Amino acid sequence: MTALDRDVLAERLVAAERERRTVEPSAKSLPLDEIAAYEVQRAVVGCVQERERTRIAGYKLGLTSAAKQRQMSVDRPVYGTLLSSRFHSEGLALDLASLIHPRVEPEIAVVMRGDLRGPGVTRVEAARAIGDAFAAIEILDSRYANFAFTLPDVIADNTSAAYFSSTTSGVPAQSLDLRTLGVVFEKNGEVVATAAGAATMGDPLVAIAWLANRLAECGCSLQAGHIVLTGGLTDAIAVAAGDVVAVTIARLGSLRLRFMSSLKEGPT
Ligand code: OOG
Ligand code: MG
Repeated sequence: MTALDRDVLAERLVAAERERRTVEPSAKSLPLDEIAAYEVQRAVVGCVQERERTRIAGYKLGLTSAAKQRQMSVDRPVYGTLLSSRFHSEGLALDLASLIHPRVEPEIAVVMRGDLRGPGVTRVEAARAIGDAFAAIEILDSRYANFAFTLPDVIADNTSAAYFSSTTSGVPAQSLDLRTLGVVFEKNGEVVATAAGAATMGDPLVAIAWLANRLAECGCSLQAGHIVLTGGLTDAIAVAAGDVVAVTIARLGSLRLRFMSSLKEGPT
């Protein structure tokens, strides 16, 4: 892949997000391998950073649970980049007007207390480097129709990232066994799914170590203060204006998000 191909693919995805429409997966016209796909993702993130004058808040893992891999027909995890401008505070309704076909999912988020640089990072090293854990919700919005993508396509599309939200007060993660934290996910007052922390790669710490090791492939690392979304714990569910979604995670508390739309018409 040339630098020009990379920038063309990135521009297409950025324009699709801005104009609230889907694009054909790029892997159809220009086959991407995973390494090239992460280069496209970095170019996409760079464009959005420039437009939104924002900084990298951390990283997210994706497709880490058996449920999500089955739902999206893929067989390995991926990572994406979180931007500060996309953090949504719990108290405000989230406006869906800029999104194409949003879905939400419950996650455990952690804030890094120390740096973590791969390769060779172990679960034990990941455990030492994390600070507080939070209950979180990720709001996804694929730039491909029906969320239908290959692994390189979803990587290029910054793993469908749109917004993320978390509880405001964290709990020191080193005092917790993240695997055994129970998760209750509700929409409009009804339980839609339940899970435990172990749904993400058997242990969120394994997911964080995997992330640090993959980031090392591009010379990147987790730094103190970075947020990590450790991966969706259940299937993602569609949301529309008027919906209220809540995630409750044992020891971490509850996060509730309300959705509205400042637009009357649906997506084009
Ligand atoms: C890709 C993003 C998946 C997760 O936590 O599994 C993800 C998608 O499903 O559109 O964020
Ligand atoms: Mg996610």
